[in-house]
Amino acid sequence: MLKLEMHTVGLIALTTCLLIGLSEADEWEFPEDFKFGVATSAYQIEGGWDADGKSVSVWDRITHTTPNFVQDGSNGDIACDSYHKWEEDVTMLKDLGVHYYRFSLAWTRILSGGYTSTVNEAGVAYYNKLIDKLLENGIEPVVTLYHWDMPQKISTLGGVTNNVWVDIFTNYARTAFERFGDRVKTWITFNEPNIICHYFHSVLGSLQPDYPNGVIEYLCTYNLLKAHAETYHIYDREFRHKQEGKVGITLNFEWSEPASDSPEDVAAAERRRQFDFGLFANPIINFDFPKVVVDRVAERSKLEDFPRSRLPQFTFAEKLNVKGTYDFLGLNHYTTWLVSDDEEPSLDQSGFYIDTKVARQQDPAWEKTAVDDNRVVPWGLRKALNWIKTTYGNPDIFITECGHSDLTASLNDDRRTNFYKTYLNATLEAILEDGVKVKAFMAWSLMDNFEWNKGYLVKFGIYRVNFTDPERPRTIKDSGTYYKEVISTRRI
Ligand code: PNW
Repeated sequence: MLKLEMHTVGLIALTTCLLIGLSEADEWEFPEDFKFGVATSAYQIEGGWDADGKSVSVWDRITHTTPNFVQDGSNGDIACDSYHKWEEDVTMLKDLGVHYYRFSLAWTRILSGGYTSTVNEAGVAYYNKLIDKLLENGIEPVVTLYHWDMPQKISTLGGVTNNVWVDIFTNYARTAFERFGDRVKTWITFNEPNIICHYFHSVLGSLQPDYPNGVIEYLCTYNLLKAHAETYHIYDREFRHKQEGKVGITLNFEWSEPASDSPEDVAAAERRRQFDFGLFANPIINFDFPKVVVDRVAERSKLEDFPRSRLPQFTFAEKLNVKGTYDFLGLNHYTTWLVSDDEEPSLDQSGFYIDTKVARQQDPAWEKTAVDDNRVVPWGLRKALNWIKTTYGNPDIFITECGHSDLTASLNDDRRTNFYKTYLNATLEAILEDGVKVKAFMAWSLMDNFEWNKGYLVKFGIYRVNFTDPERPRTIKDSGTYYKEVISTRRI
C-alpha cells in the first residue's frame, strides 16, 4: 500500500515536472512583437562611389589618397556592388525572412553639394527603388542617416566640430524625411557617435594631426548631440503628424565588468560605462552629461592646466532641448571588458580614454574572433541590457548590430552560428527573465563587406561575397541558414 502510494506520488511529481518543463520550453521564444533583421551601411556595401552625380565622401578621399590607411590597401569603390545588385540583396533578405533591413543613406548621393539644398535626383531614385522593393516584399526599412561617410566638403570645414554642423546636418535630415519618410518609419540619426567623435573623426576630419586630444572629441560630442536633438524636433514639428514614424540614435556599448570586487574597480567600471554610453545616453534620456564624467573631465583638465573643463557645458535650454529626443534606443554590441581603476595617466597626453582613468583587459579564456578585442562573452550583452534598463528607466531597445567576425569566409561558420545562438539566448533571458524591453535584433551583417580600416580581410557576413568575381556573387553561410530558422520558429 505504502509502496503504491510512493509510486503514485512519484508519478504525479514526474508528470508535474514534465508539464512545467514543457510549458517553460514553450515560453522560451521571442515575443510576438519582437522583430528580426540584418544590418549594413552605405559605404561598406554600395560601391558606385562616383556613380550618377555622387560626390566624394571622407572614405572615398582617405582610401584614394592614403591607401595604406586600410590594412589590405583596398577601398569601397565597388564593395559588394549593392548600388547595382540591390534587387539581389532584397531577394536574400526575403529568403532569410527578416522583418527589418537596416541600411544607411549615402549623404553624398542625395545632396552631392554636401551643405547645399540641391537634391541629386539620381541618388534619391536609388533609395526609392530599394525602399519600394523592400516594402513590396514585406520588409521594413530601418534607415541610418549617418554611418560615417561624411561629405568631404563638410569634413574640410571641420565636420561635426564646426558650429554650422547642426544646420548642415538637419538640412540633410529634413531632405531624407521629405523624400523617404512617407515609407520609412524607423530612423536612426547617428551610428555610434562614440566612434565618430573618439576614433574616426581623427583621420576623417583630417584637420587635427594631434587628434585625439580631449578637446575636439568633446566638442564633437556636444555638437553631435545638438544635431541629433534638432533632427528629432524637426521630425516632431514637420513630419510626425503625417508620417507617424520613430526616431532614435544608435550607441555602441561594450560591457564593462569590474575586474575585482574592490570599490575602486567597481567605480571604475561604472565610470567607464558612463564615458562610453552615458555621455550620449544621459543627455538624451535623463538630463545633461553624466555627473561622474563632468567631474572627472574637469579634474583632469585642471591637472593639464586648462583654464576650464575640456567638456563643453550645455546651457539649461540646451539640456531641455536634448532631453527626451528618442522614441527608441539603438544598441550596437560586440564584446565585454574587465575594468580596473588606473593610476592618473601621465600629463603629457590628453584625450577621452585618458580621462576615463581605467585599465581594461579581457579574460584569455574568452573565445577570440578576427577583430582582436571582440571576444565572445554573451553574458555581457545581458548585463549591458539590464544596466540600460535600470539606468534609463526601461526604454525600448533595438539591438541594431551584433555580430561575429572571421578571416575565412567559410560557409561552415560554426563559430558564428554559435555566437548568434548564445547572444540571442542572452537577449531572450534579458526579455523574459529580466523584463528588458528589447524589441528587435539586427545581425551585423547581411553579407561580408568593407570592414573600414580592415578592408575585406575581416568578414562579418551571414552571406559570403566573392570579391574577386566582378559579379560579386553572394552565398548563404551556415549561420545564415541558422538565423533563418530562428526567425521562422522564433526559437533558438
Ligand atoms: C561597428 N570599436 O563598428 C560599425 O557600426 C559597423 O560599421 C562595423 O562594420 C561593425 O561594428 C563591425 O566592426 C565598430 O572599436 C567599430 O569599439 C569599432 C568599434 C565598435 C564598433
